[in-house]
Amino acid sequence: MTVVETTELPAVLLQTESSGKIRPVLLEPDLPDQTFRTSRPDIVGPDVPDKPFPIKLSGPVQHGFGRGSKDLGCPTANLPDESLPPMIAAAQTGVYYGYAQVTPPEGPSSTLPVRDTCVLPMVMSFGWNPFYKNERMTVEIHLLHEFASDFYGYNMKSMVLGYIRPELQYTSREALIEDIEFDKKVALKSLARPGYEVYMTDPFFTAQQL
Ligand code: ADP
Ligand code: RBF
Ligand code: MG
Repeated sequence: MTVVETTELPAVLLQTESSGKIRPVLLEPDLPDQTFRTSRPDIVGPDVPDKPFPIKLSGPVQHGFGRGSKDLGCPTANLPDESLPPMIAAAQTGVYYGYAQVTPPEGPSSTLPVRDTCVLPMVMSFGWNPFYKNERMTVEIHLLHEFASDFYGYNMKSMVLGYIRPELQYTSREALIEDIEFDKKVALKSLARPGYEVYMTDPFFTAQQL
């Protein structure tokens, strides 16, 4: 019996039978893709934030590489290096959830409507972005809200309340996008618990200056 592999998909073998007749044989289908993505829980962390949370971060929003919106369809407001120490001291690199607030600079220069300056749910990436092989650690926050405009230079306060997952290396941009979309759902569901919602009115956010 001769077996010839074709280059066509799905994978097919051509079997030459003793009669000389050729018949195609379908290969066993691949096992289901048991990736991290397909088996993720959509709610994570305890019902009330536990140590080391909450972790408080703040600083002016900086420019990054401009990849979040363009490459991933997910803009991330980057904090400066000076804002990293509370995360470095308390937590491992990874993806986190919590609340954040963009506060307009002093004076009449703010163009953001009031609804953009509320305390909002967020997902945060903290680490080396292995997919992009960054050489510097970053802390980047995506707020789950449609903003009227960009807010570079504005101050951002953030309260990190829980851990979602480690930073991963991906073989495709699509897989990273898929996981980020799921992270957003996880953040919203995980924050919709009374033990987390109370942090929206924490003095860290409501006080004028902290
Ligand atoms: P960069 O690499 O400069 O951070 P991004 O493509 O990640 O560029 O875009 C981030 C910028 O997009 C933020 O600094 C902010 O001004 C703006 N932005 C608009 N909507 C959002 C949002 N929902 N979350 C975070 N940033 C946002
Ligand atoms: N980058 C990675 O290399 N691996 C990740 O697992 C990863 N997860 C992310 C999860 C979220 C919710 C967000 C907002 C970003 C994530 N990133 C990750 C970071 C992404 O690479 C970064 O935002 C872009 O490089 C734009 O700066
Ligand atoms: Mg960014």
